[in-house]
Amino acid sequence: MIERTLLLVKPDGVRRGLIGEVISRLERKGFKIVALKMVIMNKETAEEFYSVHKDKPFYKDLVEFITSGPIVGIIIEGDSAISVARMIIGTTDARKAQPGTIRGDFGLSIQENVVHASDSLESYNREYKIIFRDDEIINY
Ligand code: FUP
Repeated sequence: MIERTLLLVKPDGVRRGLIGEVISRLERKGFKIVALKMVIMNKETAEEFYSVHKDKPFYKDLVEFITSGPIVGIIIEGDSAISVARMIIGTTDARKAQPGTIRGDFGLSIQENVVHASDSLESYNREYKIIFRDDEIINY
């Protein structure tokens, strides 16, 4: 099924010059990029984005990290985009992520894990709206 999903290149990924690498892997896999944007999340936006984690011990650090520099929002479109993007990024803890995945190849931390990708359709529908307006997504 053709789906869309949201990815973020997180502040560590941007600082380390990995924007192109992330976009390139998504394009080479066959996904269509339908929206792209660089932003700096403010605290309120970050708290909303990660609201499912608000009771977790790492929440405060996570909000601090994600607001620590620019991020790049990417919406891709393609067959099974949500689950395939999750495979491409690898598991949350980059130390344990499979080589060949973005986190497995470029990360060594559970917090600074280079990228985010929505984990379900519900998450996508909630998350993309925090970063993009509907008229910033291109239908082509
Ligand atoms: P993921 O969907 O793979 O991004 O992972 P989660 O939604 O479980 O976690 C969101 C973010 O919280 C992770 F990207 C990194 C951070 N996190 C921690 O810092 N410590 C943890 O123990 C778990 C997650």
